[in-house]
Amino acid sequence: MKKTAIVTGATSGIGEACARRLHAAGYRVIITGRNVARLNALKEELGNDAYPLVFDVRDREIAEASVASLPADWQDIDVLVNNAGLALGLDREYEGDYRDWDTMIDTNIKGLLYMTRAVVPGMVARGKGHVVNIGSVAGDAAYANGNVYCGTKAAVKAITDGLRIDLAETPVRVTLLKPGLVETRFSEVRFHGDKERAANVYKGIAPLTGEDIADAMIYAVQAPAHVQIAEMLILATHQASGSVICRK
Ligand code: NDP
Ligand code: 8X3
Repeated sequence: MKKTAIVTGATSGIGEACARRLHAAGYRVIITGRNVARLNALKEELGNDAYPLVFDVRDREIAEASVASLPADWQDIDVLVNNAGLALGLDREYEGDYRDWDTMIDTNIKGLLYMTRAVVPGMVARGKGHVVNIGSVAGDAAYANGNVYCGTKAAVKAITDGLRIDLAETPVRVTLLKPGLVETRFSEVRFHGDKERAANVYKGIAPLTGEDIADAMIYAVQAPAHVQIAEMLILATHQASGSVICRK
């Protein structure tokens, strides 16, 4: 019997790459997101070993009901990749848009918690499982105008550490991946669709790709059962921290 993984935010970027990587490693993959067309395209590509679930991670009741709605043979989830998330805006904190703050906090922190609450009890009951949370270098230290986004990723770090502590008496493993600059739709979303501004973020440096982060994810997931990769910071070669980026 193949193992089962669930990836939130599998319609783009890091999540899409993680879904493909898990599928290539022999997992059946529950792919989730809000964009029906992109989810269906990935389902088409991956075939019968993919199961699409359309929902918004910010809605706790719908997130729980979506997980509960899985057919019986998809319910025993071995790997949860909590990836759905976003940054909105790059403004001084005292000038920021409170709607952007709400969306980031509700998605990056509360959505991740809702999914954890919906999936992890089953892992504990079955005595196996692995949670991979996508944090960020932004959670290690704030950078200029990153304020609330950095705060959400610092919260992901603390929440991930807390989960690892609470699961230490079980075989369930918990990994935090902290990527640096990854070229995805992330910056386009951050700048509310401004493609030119988004492209400038990756100018003069070879950024990471979603596949680079998927490689780190699969390394942690495929480590021997007695090995828990607690945390990985993955940076582009010419990036040293959230603030230090050397461009040519
Ligand atoms: P993308 O914008 O390419 O992908 C974001 C994914 O999150 C999409 O699949 C989107 O799906 C999903 N998503 C966003 N909001 C919701 C929601 N409310 N409910 C369900 N799904 C949602 O960005 P990335 O792939 O770069 O980002 C993925 C994660 O990686 C995020 O948590 C981000 O913070 C983190 N990260 C990104 C870095 C980067 O430089 N790109 C670096 C470090 C961390 P849909 O729109 O279909 O709902
Ligand atoms: C995404 C990476 O440095 O743009 O978390 O915040 S960064």
